[in-house]
Amino acid sequence: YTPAITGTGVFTPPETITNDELVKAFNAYVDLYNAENAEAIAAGEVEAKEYSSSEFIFKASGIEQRYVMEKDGILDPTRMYPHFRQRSDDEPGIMTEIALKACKTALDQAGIGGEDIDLVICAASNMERAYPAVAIEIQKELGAGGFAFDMNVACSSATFGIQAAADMIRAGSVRRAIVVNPEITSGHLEWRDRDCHFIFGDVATATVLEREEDAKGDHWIVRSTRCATQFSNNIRNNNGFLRRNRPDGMKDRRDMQFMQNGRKVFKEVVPMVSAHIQQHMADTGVVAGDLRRMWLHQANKAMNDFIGRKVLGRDPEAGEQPNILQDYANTSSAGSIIAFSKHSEDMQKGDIGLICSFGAGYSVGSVIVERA
Ligand code: CO8
Repeated sequence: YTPAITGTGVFTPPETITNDELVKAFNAYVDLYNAENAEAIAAGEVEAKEYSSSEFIFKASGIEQRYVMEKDGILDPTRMYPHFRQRSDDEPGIMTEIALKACKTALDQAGIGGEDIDLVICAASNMERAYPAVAIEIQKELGAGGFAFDMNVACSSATFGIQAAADMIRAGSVRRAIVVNPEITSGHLEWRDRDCHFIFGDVATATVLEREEDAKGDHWIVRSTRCATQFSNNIRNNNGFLRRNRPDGMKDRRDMQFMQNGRKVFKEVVPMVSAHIQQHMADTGVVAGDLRRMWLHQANKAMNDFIGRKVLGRDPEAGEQPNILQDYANTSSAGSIIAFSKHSEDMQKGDIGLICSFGAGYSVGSVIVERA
């Protein structure tokens, strides 16, 4: 069977934080921290924290604002992370709640219902609990049959999930799949670190995949998928189930939130991704001139400009490589799917495009699609 993407959906959280709002709260936190630690700073035992700036954030990343599930906690200089209410075990978790909103749009676009789905993959950078799988809760709420599982490949979770679903459809073991990416990055971002406090935002995306013969309307043929990984410590989060067993494990430790060496990531990932895309295209018989659009991972504008130039062999024209990071920031696995969902409607039958994600792991995933 030929796998096809028949629907996508984006759930955008209700609250936004502009760079100016973020920096104001961060700088207030810096003042509090430096005042509280004045003696130790004066004695050279603790390093004073430095202010952030909106100019730096925009210039370094291209980000102007981000959406979040709850902003008051993040902008409270005495707290610096969101408030989420404790839910009972009998109500859907917060990841399931936002996943369902993205799924509804994607299913409506495909013209099918949750009960038609026989595979749910919840692919995201973090799961809110160890078990039962978030995907199985989504499966229940959708009224879907078949089976469901969670997977985590950080920023590449969506494309790796699409490859898994497309392969199962191709093999005939699954008929209709939904890959859903609820990314509550605000829960694991270190909002107290100026090097990264501006990077992430919350969102959920969903992608419906079916046999092409089942597609009810406009759709995208999945021509080919390719995933690759290469171990690196340059993006890391040490939080995990062994935490309480380790000395100082339960302390407020910097390494229990997102950490990265951004410069190294930039330098190492750009050539890795460019080479991956070029090889994937060559092996699929797609040349740069065939490619109408690239929906790239949304981490950094300069990074995307560089990859676009390398793959196309020239400066990308306006709209060839749409960015959404100015509005959403980095939404981990969801970024390339938001770009695809919001900037693909105008493409014509036979047009070829490429969805590509990259990030922690390192990991890179590419999906070559053709408008049908
Ligand atoms: N305000 C003012 N100055 C600042 C700030 C700030 N906020 N932050 C840093 N500076 C200073 C630095 O201290 C430095 O000063 P100095 O030169 O004196 O040392 C100077 O500004 C320059 O800093 P950088 O070298 O860090 O700046 P860059 O130009 O490299 O930009 C970026 C930083 C934006 C981080 C850039 O390196 C980048 O985008 N790199 C790629 C990152 C990337 O793609 N990462 C992917 C990670 S995402 C992923 O895979 C998902 C992980 C799982 C999800 C986790 C969700 C929370």
